Amino acid sequence: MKHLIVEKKNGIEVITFHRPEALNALNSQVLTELGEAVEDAAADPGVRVLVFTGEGKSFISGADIHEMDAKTGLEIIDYSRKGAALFRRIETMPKPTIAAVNGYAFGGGFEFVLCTDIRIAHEKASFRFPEVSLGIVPGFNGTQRLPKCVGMARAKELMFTGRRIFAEEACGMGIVNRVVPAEQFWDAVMDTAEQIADQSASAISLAKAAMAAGEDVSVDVGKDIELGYMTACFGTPDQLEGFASFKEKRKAVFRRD
Ligand code: CO8
Repeated sequence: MKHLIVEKKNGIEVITFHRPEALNALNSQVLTELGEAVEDAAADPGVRVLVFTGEGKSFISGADIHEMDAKTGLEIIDYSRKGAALFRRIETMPKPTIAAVNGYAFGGGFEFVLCTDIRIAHEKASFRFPEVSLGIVPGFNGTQRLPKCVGMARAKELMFTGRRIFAEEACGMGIVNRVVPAEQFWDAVMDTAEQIADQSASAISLAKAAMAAGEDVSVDVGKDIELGYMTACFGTPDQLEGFASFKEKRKAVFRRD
């Protein structure tokens, strides 16, 4: 891969955006490579959690403005749909994802963060929707996800002003789970990834599916969705091991194949 560095170790796959000449902007090639890496991780039973981060001072600086500049309206529709479908795939994939936001998360980079399950911000991370300064709107479904994340009034303020916010403010709005000082950043990311990798992968995947299926429904509908997923856990190797470990007063050792 040219623009991604993929490393797998102990059930954790780290995907690093590596396009230093454009501060990790997403062009078509990055999106294609990202799609391949995500499908590979989804199919690899050895991968239990995915971590996304960026090289240098940027997480993702947005969609590639130079590439978009040359496109017609119809080509932009293809480009937007390609990115949006990939982001949706990442949001709903059966494996947990962590965004380790090391720096700029602008435009499409901010939209990418909103597709991940857990977001850990470096103290210098910053977030911005600069689209209004370019005369466009977010195109990887940020208009749909940001209001759900921060509420409509805050989402409108961020999108209408294009104001850049820093990690602490993003944390206060619920965009990221926590902010970590520079020197502890990577350890905190890996510590969270390791805690997740130690748990039952099947239970995590079913919990994630239950939350996604119940996101836009009433609690009365959602309770039956949860019932289905909870029932599906019983009899799985992980449920048998988890219950056995409790009775035997030992730590559960879940399948890693
Ligand atoms: N696209 C392409 N190139 C970029 C991008 C980008 N998004 N961001 C930075 N670069 C390039 C710069 O052009 C520059 O290249 P060069 O040296 O060849 O001129 C290089 O990266 C370094 O950038 P700077 O010199 O500007 O670095 P600074 O540290 O001074 O500034 C910033 C960093 C603040 C991040 C600045 O680069 C910036 O504002 N970048 C643009 C950010 C932006 O507007 N992002 C949103 C893009 S629009 C978007 O994401 C919409 C998503 C959905 C589209 C779906 C299809 C319709």
